[in-house]
Amino acid sequence: MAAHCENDPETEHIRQYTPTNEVLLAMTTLAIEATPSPVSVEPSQLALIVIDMQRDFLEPGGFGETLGNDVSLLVRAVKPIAQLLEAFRRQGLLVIHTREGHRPDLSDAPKAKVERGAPSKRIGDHGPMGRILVRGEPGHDIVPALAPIAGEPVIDKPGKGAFYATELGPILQHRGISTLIVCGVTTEVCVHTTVREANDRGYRCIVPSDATASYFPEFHEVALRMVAAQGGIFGWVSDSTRILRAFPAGGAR
Ligand code: C5J
Repeated sequence: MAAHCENDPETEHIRQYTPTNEVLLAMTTLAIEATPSPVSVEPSQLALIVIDMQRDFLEPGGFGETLGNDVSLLVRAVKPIAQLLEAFRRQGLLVIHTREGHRPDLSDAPKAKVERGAPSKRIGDHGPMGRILVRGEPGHDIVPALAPIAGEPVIDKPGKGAFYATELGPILQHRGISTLIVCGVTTEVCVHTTVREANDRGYRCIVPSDATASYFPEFHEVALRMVAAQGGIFGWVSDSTRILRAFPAGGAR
């Protein structure tokens, strides 16, 4: 995990990021309906983590399609995520975006990952949206509908989990976050891996079923059941409607 160092430009945003909206201070405890039980959380301790809503996964010609997937299956998550983003931004709550990808020289891409399977193009190969899963390329960008705004940390992650080899842990610690709403794609890969990592680090994770998506609808369903089974073995499952209902005025403007 990357530690925060004083005067290090790469981690400066961790220290500088502060909530901007005084509404946050006026909000009372949120009671979020979820399975297997409701979750109560102080707004200042809640963060929305948007996992890998990148063109490489959602648009034709990117990493997802090179693996043989129907990328149109992921689009269903965009609107619910946009609604969650709007509510979090209006209340001044912490929003963090992640992007899966690698350095242009692929020095952070394990051989075992690059060589896996028989995709039509491999990580680092040139495609219609630039080099596949490489930072700085058009395919690596977050889809325009969910583009980060000023002040929202964007975590570049080389792995499936958002905590591995990133500054996510220090950012959450500095902000006193206890509870994460983890949305994005794909449910059973990067969302699940991040939820499992977060759970082991002591965070409570809520996964909104309609704000996550998979190339395999059956994996999506089972992945959500895994999270909430056994009394919530590593989290809770909710949906954007139930989460927004917990916000003042139902999250509406
Ligand atoms: C995958 C991800 N599926 N963001 N990445 O390779 O879930």
